[in-house]
Amino acid sequence: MKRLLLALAALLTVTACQAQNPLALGKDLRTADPSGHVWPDGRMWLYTSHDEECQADFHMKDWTAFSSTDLVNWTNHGAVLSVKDLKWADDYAWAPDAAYKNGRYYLVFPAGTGVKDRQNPKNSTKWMGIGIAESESPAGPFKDMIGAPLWRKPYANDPVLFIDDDGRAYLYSRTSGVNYLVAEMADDMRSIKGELQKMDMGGYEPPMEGPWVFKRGGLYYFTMPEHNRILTYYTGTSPKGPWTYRGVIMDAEGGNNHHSIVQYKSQWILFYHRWLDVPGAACAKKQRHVAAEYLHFNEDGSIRRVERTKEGVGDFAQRVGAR
Ligand code: FUB
Repeated sequence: MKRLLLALAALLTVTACQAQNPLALGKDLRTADPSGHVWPDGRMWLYTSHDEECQADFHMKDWTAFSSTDLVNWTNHGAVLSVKDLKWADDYAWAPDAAYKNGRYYLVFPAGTGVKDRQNPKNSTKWMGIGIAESESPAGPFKDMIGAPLWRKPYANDPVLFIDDDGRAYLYSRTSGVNYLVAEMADDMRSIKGELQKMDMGGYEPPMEGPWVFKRGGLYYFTMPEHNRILTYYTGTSPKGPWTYRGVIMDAEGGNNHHSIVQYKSQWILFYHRWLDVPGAACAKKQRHVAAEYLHFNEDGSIRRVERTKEGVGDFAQRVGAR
């Protein structure tokens, strides 16, 4: 009996050690909207937005970076940019993305000002735009490159940058009126070339937010939280589409579900956030936490459905044979 209990205790300890969701990014630190990238230093970098404890209406003030080599132990690099550093916005530090081009690091970010009046929407003064910042280091600090948003109209948020193999950079975004927008960035990354274009999504265009674009083999993937909740994807043969809808990656759980997908040391990883209870928090509501899961492809390039797990990528080091 004693031996059985000891064996059970050992098993529980191993399980507890491997339970890595949500990611250990910092005690009492609320993070969301993870954007994952692997840079030339060989580390996995995560750029996130930063929730205030028990915040309402996503009044958020800065963006944070983390890095890791085993996806279990994370270094917190702190705030890499804050709305305090901007001349044109003082609030809504929402989902960021980052890119590496010509030896420099870029951060695209939504930010804004004003308030949303839920009772009388006509009285709302809230506005958001997209900024671009640069740094010589992936850990920042990032500096606003143009002291203004990339454009003022239309209102926009949730930008993502994709750098193609030929070095061309594409910015994807959405606005309050139109989703599925793309623009190519100018070579100096200080503006967009021409106008935002609405992409051809093959006839299926549910409401969405937080797009993500990556390339695997010769195929481009456009992924997004459909209805802000269900992770779904399209594929195409060009970064600007046309796109073909391919189905669900992860079902809805409740609350928004911003994500990113990246290959690190032979494994494909899905980063996303979950709304979880926080024992001891100043409010009773669920708050956002960043989590990660392995993502697998079928031979034809389709993505296998991903389940949320407690273990997440806790065994990453063993899988890739790292020490
Ligand atoms: O974090 C604020 C907003 O919530 C993001 O911009 C959306 O994608 C949603 O996650």
